[in-house]
Amino acid sequence: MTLKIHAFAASPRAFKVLAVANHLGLPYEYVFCDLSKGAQKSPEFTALNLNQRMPVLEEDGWSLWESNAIAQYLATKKWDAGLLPKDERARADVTRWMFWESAHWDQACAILIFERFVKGLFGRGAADPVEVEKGLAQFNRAAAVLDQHLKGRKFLVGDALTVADFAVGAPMIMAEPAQFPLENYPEIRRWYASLAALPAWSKTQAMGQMPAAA
Ligand SMILES: N[C@@H](CCC(=O)N[C@@H](CS)C(=O)NCC(=O)O)C(=O)O
Repeated sequence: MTLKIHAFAASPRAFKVLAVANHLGLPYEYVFCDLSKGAQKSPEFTALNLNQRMPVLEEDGWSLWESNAIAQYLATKKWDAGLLPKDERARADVTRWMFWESAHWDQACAILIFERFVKGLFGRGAADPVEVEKGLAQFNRAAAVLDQHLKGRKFLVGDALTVADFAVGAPMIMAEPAQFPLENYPEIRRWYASLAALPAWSKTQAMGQMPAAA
């Protein structure tokens, strides 16, 4: 059984998958999908994911795309680590937060990441103030929910680290360059500090070192 993870590690969607694999100590091959060179559009990559988007997991001729589905699948490789709880309600809660991440949190963070970081990096012009305003409104709406939920909780679901923390925590790797307005969200800052302290977090961040935005 060979696991391959096709990813551009600097992206939060790739980061969450790689961080789960690194945290679990799973053996895998990192296949760099260089988005800056259009690697996601190659025929080989398109055969793995018709959407032409990374990350993609490949295992013995089978491929899986959508970062949250990949993260959950990787968690099943080591049930005992507890990243995916065996209790059905706890597991549904993990899935709930990963759907929330995909529908709301990822979307809000992505606007700010694109406008304030990616555009500069790839020479795509200045941040569009209208888009930034929209991103900030979406970010604040979602962050208020997350901050409130984290009050009195160590992690998102129960008292233990789960794959939901990896999913929701991943966009936070861009908090500084995308200038996420975190000043009013002390619970998010406290929770994220505990994720950033995981050895797998720094190991994965090192995989995605990027040049500074222009
Ligand atoms: N919902 C998908 C989103 C994947 C996605 O949008 N990946 C982007 C980079 S962050 C991509 O590969 N974009 C390439 C393109 O649009 O050409 C997931 O979470 O896996």
